[in-house]
Amino acid sequence: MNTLFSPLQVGNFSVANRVVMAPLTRNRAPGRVPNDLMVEYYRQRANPAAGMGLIITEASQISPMGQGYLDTPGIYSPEQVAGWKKVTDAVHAEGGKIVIQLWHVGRISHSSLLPEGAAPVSSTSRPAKGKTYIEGGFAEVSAPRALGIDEIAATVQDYRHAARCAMDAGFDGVEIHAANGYLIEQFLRDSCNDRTDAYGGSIENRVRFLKEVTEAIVAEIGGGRTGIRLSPITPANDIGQDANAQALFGQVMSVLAPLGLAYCHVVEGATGGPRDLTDQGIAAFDYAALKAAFPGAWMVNNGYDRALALETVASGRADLIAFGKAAIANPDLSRRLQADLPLAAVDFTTLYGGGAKGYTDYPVAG
Ligand code: 8OZ
Repeated sequence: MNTLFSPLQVGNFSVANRVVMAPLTRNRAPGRVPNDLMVEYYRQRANPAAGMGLIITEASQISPMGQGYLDTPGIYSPEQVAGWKKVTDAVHAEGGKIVIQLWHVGRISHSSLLPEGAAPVSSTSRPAKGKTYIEGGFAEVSAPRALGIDEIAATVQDYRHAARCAMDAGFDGVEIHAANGYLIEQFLRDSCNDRTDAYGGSIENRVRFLKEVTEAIVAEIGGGRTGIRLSPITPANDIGQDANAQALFGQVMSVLAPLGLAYCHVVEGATGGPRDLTDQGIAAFDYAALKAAFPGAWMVNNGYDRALALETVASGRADLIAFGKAAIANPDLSRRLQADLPLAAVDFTTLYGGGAKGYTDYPVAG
C-alpha cells in the first residue's frame, strides 16, 4: 500500500516521499533575480529524509510583462538562470527534487512593475477588483489591455523560452501556473474572458490558450518534465465562477491527457480558504472525475493536515500532497509528519518581503 512516505515516479523524475512544498510567493528577490538567501531557504527544505519529497518554487514570471508583485523572481534572463542554478544545485546536493512554477499574472498587476509603465495584459480589458503589492505598499491593480492574436502567440513563445531557461537552470521540471485567477485562468473562465475570437466564447476556445502553452512547453522539454496547477472553483483574484466549471475542466483534461504530463496539481476549494464552498452558493465540484481522466500523478492542495494527508494517499484519492504554510514553518515537515511531532505555526507578518526573519529561521524539531 502507498503511504505519504513512500517513493513515487513522477514523469521523468522520482520523489522519495509524497510530501510536496507548494508554490509560495515570498517577494524576496530584489532585482527579480534569485539570491543566496533564497538558496538557503530551499536548501533547508530539500533533504527528503526530513524535508520535502518535491519542492515547487514560488511562482516565477516568464517575462517582464508576466510580473504582478514587487520582488518576485523571473525565469527568462541569463542572470535569473544563474541565480536559480545555485538553488537547484543546493537542492540536488541534499538529495531533493525541485520544479519551477511558470507564471504570468495577466491583469493582476500594476503599471509601475511593468516595462515602460505599460498596462497589464489579459484576455479582457475589464479590470479585476483587487490589490497588489508594489514599491511603497498595496495598490489597486491597473486596468488591463486585451492581448491581440499575434501577442497571444508571442506569449506562448515566452512560456516556451521560460521552460528552456528552467532546464538550463537545472530544474527537474516545470509547473504551469494555470490557477488562482492569473493569465491562463483569465482565458479559461467565462466570468472573465469576453473575447469574440478563437480564444473566447466556447469552452474549446477558452481552453485554447492553455492548450497552446502546454503543448509548446511539452515540445520544448517533454511531458515527463511538465506539471500543471489548476483551481477549478477558487474565487481568488476576482476571477469569478465559470457558468459550468465541471465541463470547462473536463475539456482541460481532454486537452492534457494526450500530452503525457508528469502531474496535475489541484487546489481544492478556495485557495488558502475553505475547501467546501457549497454554503457560498458555489456548486460542489467533482475532482475525482478530473483525476479519472488524467493519466499522470495527481497532486492535491489546500488545508491538508496530517490525518487528511495520510488518509488521502492511503485511499488512492491522490498521489502527492502539497503543503503551503506548513512547509514554510517546518523545514523538516516530512519527518514531523512521519513521527507525529507537533507542527510549528507560520508567522503571517513575515510572509511577503523582508529578509531571513520568518524565512530561513524556522527551526527543525528537537
Ligand atoms: C500570494 C501572494 C501573491 C501571489 C498565487 C502566486 O496565489 C500566487 C500569490 C499568492 O498563486
